[in-house]
Amino acid sequence: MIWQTTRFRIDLSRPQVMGIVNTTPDSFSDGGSHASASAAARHCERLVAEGVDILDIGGESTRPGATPVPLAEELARVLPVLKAAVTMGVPVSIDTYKADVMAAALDLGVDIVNDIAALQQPRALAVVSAHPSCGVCLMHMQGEPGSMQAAPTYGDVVAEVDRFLRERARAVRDAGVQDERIVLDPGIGFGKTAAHNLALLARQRELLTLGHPLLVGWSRKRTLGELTGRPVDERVVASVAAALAAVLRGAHVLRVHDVAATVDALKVWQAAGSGDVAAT
Ligand code: HH2
Repeated sequence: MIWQTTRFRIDLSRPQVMGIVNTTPDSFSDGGSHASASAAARHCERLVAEGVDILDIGGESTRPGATPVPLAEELARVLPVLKAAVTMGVPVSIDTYKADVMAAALDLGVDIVNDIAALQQPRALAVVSAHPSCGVCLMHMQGEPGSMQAAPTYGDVVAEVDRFLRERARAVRDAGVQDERIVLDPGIGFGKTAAHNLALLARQRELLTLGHPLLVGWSRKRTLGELTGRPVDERVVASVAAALAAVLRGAHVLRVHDVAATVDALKVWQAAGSGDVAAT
């Protein structure tokens, strides 16, 4: 499988590591660490040196209860970092649900739009479909970041996520975006309890029937804290274990904070002969 993006055709026969770069003061795990543009650009360079496959840059926290960021503020945070990142030789993704941020990022040559709202916000689908080749990640979320963890409820969480992603992929395809540009994400922690998240991991293979590559983001999330009893800055081992479990069940792209640790784990995984995602 490949993921067609603006400048790169990404080979997904080997699991890809997407490194998180939050240019925010309030992200749940790394808030404030890369809040200036130069610190965030340096963090991008560090992730590239650690072996990252894709850089994912975001300017608004979507942790439960986060305050929305005005458009001008989000643009001011991400544009200088994106400008630096597109010179670093790896695909660059913009993590936003706002059409104007997507458009400005694509104008800079960014490769992928990563949207937790699956292009449902006004004009987002139009911006992506007007672009000739950018990649897009469509994520499932129940509710909105401000209130999504209040009382997430599903009949069958896997079936509902499957139905939503199927519908969104169809809408995006109908708007003219080719299949090979579209990647899907079950949205770990977005309007889901630990039980919901773990059901999505245990039954992740069912989502492969959607016919698109899967991206998953378990890194440092609350479910891992509930399982291990550890605070957010001590969840590296749990995050790597979740990432490998996701690869075992067919994930193609891992969205992570701890790039070096994940790259090491995948090297051992591949050497052990377990890494052939294409064969699963
Ligand atoms: N998770 C977060 C943000 N964006 N995008 C995708 N496709 N999948 C995810 O699971 C996902 C995402 C939340 O993590 P983080 O960016 O570390 O935190 P914050 O939203 O607080 O900045």
